[in-house]
Amino acid sequence: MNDLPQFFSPGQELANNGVPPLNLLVMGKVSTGKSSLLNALLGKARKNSPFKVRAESGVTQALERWQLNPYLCLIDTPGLDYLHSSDWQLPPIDVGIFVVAGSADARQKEHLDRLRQLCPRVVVVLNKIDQYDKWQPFVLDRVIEQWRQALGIDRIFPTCTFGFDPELDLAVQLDLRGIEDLKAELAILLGKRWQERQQRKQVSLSTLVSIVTPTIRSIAESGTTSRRSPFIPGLLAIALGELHHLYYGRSLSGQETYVLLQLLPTMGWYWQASDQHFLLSPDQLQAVVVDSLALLVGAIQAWSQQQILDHKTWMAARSSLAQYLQPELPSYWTKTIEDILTNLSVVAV
Ligand SMILES: Nc1nc2c(ncn2[C@@H]2O[C@H](COP(=O)(O)OP(=O)(O)O)[C@@H](O)[C@H]2O)c(=O)[nH]1
Ligand SMILES: [Mg+2]
Repeated sequence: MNDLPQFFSPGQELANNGVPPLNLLVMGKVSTGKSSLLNALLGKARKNSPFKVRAESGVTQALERWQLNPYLCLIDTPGLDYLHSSDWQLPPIDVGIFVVAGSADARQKEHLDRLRQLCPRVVVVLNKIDQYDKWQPFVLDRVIEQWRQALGIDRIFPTCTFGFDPELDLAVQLDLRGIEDLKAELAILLGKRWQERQQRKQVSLSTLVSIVTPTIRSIAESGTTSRRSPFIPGLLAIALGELHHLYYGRSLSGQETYVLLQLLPTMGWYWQASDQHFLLSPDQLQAVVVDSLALLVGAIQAWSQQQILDHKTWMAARSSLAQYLQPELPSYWTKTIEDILTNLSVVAV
């Protein structure tokens, strides 16, 4: 624990030993104060703050990165619409901050869930708490409680990040609140992720094959055996847990597994009972096998490079697999998994 980096200290020597910094990304509706919050986390003054803040919306147009030290990179985003339209350009996220402001809005839950799919470690921040200064303190407490209910979360970090707009009257001071508590929580999550990366192991091709091959075979069998298709997510969950354990020395939590399984567009089919038999059609089976294989290959690809398995990685694995398997389809299971893993060069042994 003692040798964890000081994630929020600037000016550390840039000792780049090839380990990429962790990415801390902020997400939330436009004008909730995302850019302001990042400036506050950096400990900047209005004059030298790197992230642009303005009263009008749309000032942050694209992803903006700021590398604070060898360990941490802060990433600003333009707002929620961006998240939905351009997943493709999102870098791997190690820790996410979801920012809300104003009174509780249950529609934000779907956006929080989306961010969680990209990154399981997310902190929720209620910014602009100065808006409640003129009310009695219990009003803010009630707003916080409502947000917790609306988003289904235990903890929310109240903050104020006012004062980074360069067009403010010069006499106006920065009003920063809740930043130290938030930093402490972020440091814990970043530290966990850092340790996870340090503990990453090398895994041999034969070990990977010994997990992936029987899993894919069982999935193919389950899809074509009466009443067996509902077991497919379980088979994938076991294999993912095992792979994660090999790389990081710990299995996946239920929530983490659920998030990964959500990457599969074919998820819904497993529980579709045609005549109560729970059988997949040949076309469905083919898609399920390709998708499952892509999930496992994507996991290997991501975890061997110390990254989180996200939608982009899964899609990349899937398209190279589709290309690789195309001439053979639908006799995909005659190809050995070893061939596939080697040809996709996913194995960092
Ligand atoms: N009242 C109040 N205004 C804030 C706070 N943080 C930021 N703002 C203002 O909200 C507006 C949008 O801030 P900005 O950081 O650009 O939001 P972003 O669009 O989410 O990046 C600007 O006018 C900021 O000055 C806060 O804690 N309280
Ligand atoms: Mg902004």
